[in-house]
Amino acid sequence: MILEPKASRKSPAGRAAGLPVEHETAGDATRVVVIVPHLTRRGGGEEGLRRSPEARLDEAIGLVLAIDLKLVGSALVGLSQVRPATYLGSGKVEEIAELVKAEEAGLVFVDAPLSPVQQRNLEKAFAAKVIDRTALILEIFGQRARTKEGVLQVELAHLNYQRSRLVRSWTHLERQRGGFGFLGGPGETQIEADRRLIGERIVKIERELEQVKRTRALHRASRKKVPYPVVALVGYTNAGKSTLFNRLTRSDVMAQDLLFATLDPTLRAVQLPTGDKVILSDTVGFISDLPTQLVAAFRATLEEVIEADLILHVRDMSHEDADAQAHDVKGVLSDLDIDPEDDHRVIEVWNKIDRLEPEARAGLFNTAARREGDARPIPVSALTGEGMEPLLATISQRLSRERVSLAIDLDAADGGNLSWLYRHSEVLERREDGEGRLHLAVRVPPDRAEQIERRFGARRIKGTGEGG
Ligand SMILES: Nc1nc2c(ncn2[C@@H]2O[C@H](COP(=O)(O)OP(=O)(O)OP(=O)(O)O)[C@@H](O)[C@H]2O)c(=O)[nH]1
Ligand SMILES: [Mg+2]
Repeated sequence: MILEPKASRKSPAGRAAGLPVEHETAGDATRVVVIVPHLTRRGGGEEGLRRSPEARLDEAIGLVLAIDLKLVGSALVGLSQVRPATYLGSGKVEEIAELVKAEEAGLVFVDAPLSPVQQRNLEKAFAAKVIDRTALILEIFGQRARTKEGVLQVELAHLNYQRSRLVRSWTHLERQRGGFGFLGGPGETQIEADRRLIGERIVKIERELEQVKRTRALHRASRKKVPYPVVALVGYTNAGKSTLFNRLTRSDVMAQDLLFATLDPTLRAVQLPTGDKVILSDTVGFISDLPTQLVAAFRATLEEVIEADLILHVRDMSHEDADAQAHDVKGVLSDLDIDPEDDHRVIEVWNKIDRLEPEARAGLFNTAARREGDARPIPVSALTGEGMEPLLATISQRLSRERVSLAIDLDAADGGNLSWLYRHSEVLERREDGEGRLHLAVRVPPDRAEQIERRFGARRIKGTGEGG
């Protein structure tokens, strides 16, 4: 039959759907079966790029392994159409029920958007808890959240998800330490609460988040006074953003083969080879079908990206679905009102080239070289460090070009204005003539340029891209 329990990529052959040893978790972890339904007959229209079912299964397994669940079975389930009552066909439902029973699974992850009715019917049929993709992603985010802001954002997303469904979820799963714990624990009461209570809680969290946002805006404002541009890393989860961040900043942010390893944004100053400083920001990874509630809730976190001067779109070019992933990332960027095709602002970083066979690698370099100017991607390996020089050079060149150089004349005795300029701009040149006048050349982001022009009657200097 089409239901073939699938082993994860690393597990040895033998017992179907075995758990890779390195992921073995505590004995009392919830036992989970992963089901990836895929439509065998395509619906009309092209909704994005197709992924291989195997890669989807891999990702689904990655998601359950991202939190502390024990994988005991997995299957790709082909279906010709979605059944309103159970999503899957009745034959498949029975087969899965047997697998669940045999493996004593307490949880079934169905990698699809299930309606509350489908979820409930499947739970009855499997005699186990059933969660869909959104719920699992929310769960992972809940366990990852560390900062107050992160916790609030995830809770808000989760409440919105519940409100849209109003079904019990997770209450059968006791035990779970750490993290936010929608898996039983304090979350339960909310899960059972009625719409009104959820609504009240949402209002309260939104208010708290407003406060967090204000604080963050203040931080950002004070950082903006320091005239360093912000470079944000974005990309599909596991693309290598944190590894690249660590390499560029020589720091030690958690980077591992784990989906959603990073949740809270990290910022760090980096000095470019030209001597210019930039603030690099590492952020949460994206994934296909990222719950809309999450994107909305994480807007505050992603504001670092929204406001960034430059965005590095990090892509895992060794992944078979690299194109589909890029498509998804661009979708999220668009949701954030960032034009993903804006080559002035977005640079594609083609990562993990060390994993490619020589031929594929040569092909990739060729493809990159054929793209015009600003649209040209930079092939790198964050792991080996290959490609860092061209990447850094591109960043400096792009940033200096976007910034505006201004010539300013000041009274040499005007210490107040002079120190203001040192605080709010990058002073490239300073010369005092014999007649009590100071002549300065400064560099600033475009939005600051107008302010300085008005305040000092400054003149733009042409062709100073490399000034400094
Ligand atoms: N071979 C190879 N592996 C890499 C490279 N860059 C990252 N990795 C590996 O890919 C995995 C994911 O890397 P991360 O840096 O955590 O990825 P991320 O994009 O930050 O992921 P999330 O925070 O989960 O969104 C880790 O196991 C890295 O060691 C690379 O250039 N080559
Ligand atoms: Mg990361």
